[in-house]
This record gives sequence, C-alpha cells and structure tokens, in this order.
Amino acid sequence: FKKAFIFDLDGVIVDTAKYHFLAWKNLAESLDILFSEEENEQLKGVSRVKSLEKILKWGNKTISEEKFNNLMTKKNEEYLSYVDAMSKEDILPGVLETLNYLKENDYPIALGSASKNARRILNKVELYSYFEYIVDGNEVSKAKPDPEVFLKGCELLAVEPQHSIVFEDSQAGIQAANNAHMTSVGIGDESVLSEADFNFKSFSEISEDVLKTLINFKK
Ligand code: G16
Ligand code: MG
Repeated sequence: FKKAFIFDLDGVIVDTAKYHFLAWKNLAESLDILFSEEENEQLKGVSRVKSLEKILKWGNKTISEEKFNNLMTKKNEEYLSYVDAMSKEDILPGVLETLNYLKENDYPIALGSASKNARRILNKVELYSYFEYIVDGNEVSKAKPDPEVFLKGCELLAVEPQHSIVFEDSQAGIQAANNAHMTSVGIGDESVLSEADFNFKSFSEISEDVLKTLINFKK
C-alpha cells in the first residue's frame, strides 16, 4: 500500500489565518469585545459558527439569531475581500515543492479543512488540481478535534487512517488527526502543537528526506 497525505488549508498551505484575524477582530471590536492574537489562536481550525459563539462567550454577550447570522455574513464578506486578492504568490514557502514531490511519486493527496471557502481559495492560488479529493466545511458536521473531516478524506482516498499523514497548524486539527490514529505533523508554533508526532516551523523544513521519514513512520 501507499501512504496518503491530507493537508489542512488555512495556516498550512496559505496564511489565511491573518485574514480571519482581521475580520474577526473588526467584528469583535464592533461589539466592544477584546480580541487579540491569543483569542485568534483558539479559533484556528474552528468553524465559522463555533468561532462566533466563542467570541460572544468571551464578551459575555447574547444576541438574536438574526444578528448572529448578519454578523457571520459580514465577517465572511470582509474575509472574502482579502481572499479574492490572493494569487499563487500567497502559497506558503515549501508547500509547492512538497506537493510536486508527492504528485510525481503518485502519493494520494486530499484536503481536509474546516473552511467553507476552501475551493475558492484553492482556485485563487491555482492548487485545485493537486487534490484528488477536497473535504471542507460544507461536507462535515463535526468540527475538529472530531476526526470526521480527516476520516472522510481517508474513506475517499480508500486508505486506512493509520496509513495516512496529516499536516495541520491548529491544536484542534492535531488532536483530530491523533483521535483517528493518523500520523500528525504540526506546522507552526511547537508550543501550541506539542501533541503532534512531528513538528516543523514551516514546509521549508520538509525536504524529501523528511517526507521519507514521515512515510516510514509507524505510529
Ligand atoms: C479554517 C480556519 C478557521 C476558520 C474555519 C472556517 O480551517 O482555520 O479559523 O474559522 O476554517 O472558515 P470559513 O469561515 O472560511 O468557513 P482550516 O481547517 O482550513 O484551518
Ligand atoms: Mg488550519
């Protein structure tokens, strides 16, 4: 059998986390709720609905369903205005090299993201065709750390979870991969991602030798 790879999107392939941050910060401030990088960290990998629920909880606010939906729409519009200005220049360093290596060596690749905008972003940065399957926020009902998004990816790729490798930048995502007994690879801040089987600051650290190590790793 061949090992399979599942990539998270935001924070792994592209740095859209900074756009989520800007849009959530503006929204929180409009409600007089304090919002810093620290709060933002806790929204990584978390769905849009769950993110707004968390922000309201931090600010001790309750709002009507109508206001909730309006705020979500507004947040997404602002976020998409940043996304629509993206191009392939926004692919994070080292990502393309890894994707090309995996493609050339026929490793199955899927995307596993909480975002409902995943397809739009992949199109913008011209990476859509690299992924055999895309599992995103439109297809899953249980948020990371529930492994649903990654298990769906495995099912589509017809690979056992134990034989697949997940790249993630969020704590919830690493936990999701671990919960499914997949090999978890943290990309980013090691202090946040310490539960991962492997940690790298960015894909620039992931050489062909590193990929071979990941492929040969048995959990
Ligand atoms: C991403 C981000 C989260 C964001 C979520 C929903 O997940 O990390 O911060 O809240 O998607 O995004 P959207 O509002 O676009 O549906 P991932 O799993 O790609 O890191
Ligand atoms: Mg992410």
